[in-house]
Amino acid sequence: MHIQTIITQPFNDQKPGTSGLRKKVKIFQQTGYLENFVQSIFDTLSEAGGLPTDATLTVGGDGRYYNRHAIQTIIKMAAANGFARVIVGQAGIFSTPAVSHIIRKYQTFGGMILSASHNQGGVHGDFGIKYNISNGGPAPEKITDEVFAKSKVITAYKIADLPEIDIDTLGETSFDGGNFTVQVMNAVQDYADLMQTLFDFPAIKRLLTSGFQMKFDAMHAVTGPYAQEIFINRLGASAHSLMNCVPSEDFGGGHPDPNLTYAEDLVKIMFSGETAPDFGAASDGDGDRNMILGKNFFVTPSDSLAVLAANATLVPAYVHGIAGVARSMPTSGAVDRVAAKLNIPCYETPTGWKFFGNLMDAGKVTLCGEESFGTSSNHVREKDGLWAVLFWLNVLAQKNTAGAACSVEQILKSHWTEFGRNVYSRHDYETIPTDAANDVMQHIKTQFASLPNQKFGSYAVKTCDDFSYHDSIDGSVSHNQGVRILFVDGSRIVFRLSGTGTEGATLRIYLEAFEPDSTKQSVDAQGALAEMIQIALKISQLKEKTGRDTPTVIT
Ligand code: VG1
Ligand code: CO
Repeated sequence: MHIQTIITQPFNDQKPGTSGLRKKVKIFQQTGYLENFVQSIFDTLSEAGGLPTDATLTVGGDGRYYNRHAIQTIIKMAAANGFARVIVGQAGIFSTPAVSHIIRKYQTFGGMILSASHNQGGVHGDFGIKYNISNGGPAPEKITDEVFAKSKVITAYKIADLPEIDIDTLGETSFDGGNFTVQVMNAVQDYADLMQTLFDFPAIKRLLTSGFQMKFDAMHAVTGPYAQEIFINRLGASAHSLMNCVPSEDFGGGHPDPNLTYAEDLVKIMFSGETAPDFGAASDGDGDRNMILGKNFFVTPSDSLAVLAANATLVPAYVHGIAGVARSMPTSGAVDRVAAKLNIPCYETPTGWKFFGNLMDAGKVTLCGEESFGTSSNHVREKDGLWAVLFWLNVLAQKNTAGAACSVEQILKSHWTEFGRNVYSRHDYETIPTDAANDVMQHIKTQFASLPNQKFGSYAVKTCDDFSYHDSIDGSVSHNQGVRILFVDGSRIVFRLSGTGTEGATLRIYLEAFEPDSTKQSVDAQGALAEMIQIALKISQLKEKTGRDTPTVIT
């Protein structure tokens, strides 16, 4: 096996964001761009202690355009950089939670996930790479900062002269007298087996074959084959239960983001009145997000996390209870109320799944979630879309036994009656000019001294700050994780700039108010939060600074 050292020039824009490096495909297609970033990762790993002689790398992606090209390159570079084996999902496919599971199950050294997740795909869309460490979770900031530093000074990368690898046929191919092996693995099997160990499949099967209607939308993305195996083959659901389940390189031209705006087709079906299915769900490009819908009913992700925590003991994997929960800072406090009642700890971390890893490794938390349609547990170290769908189905199966019927809406309403309702919404302003977005954030920060005690209509500001997180496990500190304005009555507004976009800036405004009175909980969130929305626009001067006053996406 001949190893070539190729001279290269650094790029200055390879800073990983909330979840890996995401750029337009055409940026990734620049000569050396992908190779530089991959080499910077390998250099970081070898400096941080080097690779064991049997080091294995797990590689797979969501099937978007450029996946196949990137996989071939990564395999050759892994060979040149001392890996003994690469496990790749058949056809280059692995969902993000499946990669996490494969890393853990086969104790591989780490993994590379090729995806820009919920971002659009195709030749004109986005591509991305994320590195996961040996616990199966996203690399922490200590590593991603180092990768960025290396990418700015890189001078050469190493690549082996290997033939094109057939990644469509299952099996192993060895090179260099057995020193390097590529193993093409069934992408679905191990993950489906894991799900079967966590949930009560016979009970879910009874539910799905007894007239209960579900609709799952894979949004032309990676979960299609997983859904086929799990819902149809193993759980006996009818073929009508699935839609958009064949992965395509551009996600059918759509935006593989499971929310009320982009999962429009599913939303239409679920809000079609009396004939709508009982349960609906969708997942994103790389399969780590989930949206949960009932018959004519939307479950806010923050509420979903709280409901799962409150009902965890109905599920075999969590029958003995959960150790603790964690949520990202902008996620609503609904789960905090459940944790308080269960008398378990609740942690508040910055946005991004990488911050949950230490807490799960230390056994402090079992369930984690983000308001951005991400929920999961310590069965992997990523958020997990299908896991959340199965969790809901397992809870529904327990609550819909012979003689008893319980809808998704009823589950939510009785949850609110018991715990109160954290009325919640997120407004996204996408593709605004970066300078204008920074100006908005700056403008809010300049009011930190004057805002406390100020009154805005029926709300009075208590405190405000820029969220910082102190990781109690490794002692690391992360600053500038979102600006919070906390009101006297417990409601709050959070402003944050997205770290996953690839065009201009995306400003997210998170709004939350608490309603303890069960006679007032069945309100439309936008209506209930209308006054706070106006306050947010006023404090931020969003319209004046960006010319925009209508969000691109409301969830
Ligand atoms: C967004 C979400 C965040 C999530 C991240 C990755 O980040 O807000 O909660 O962890 O996407 O999700 P940001 O920085 O754009 O707000 V995924 O499914 O795109 O990997
Ligand atoms: Co995703």
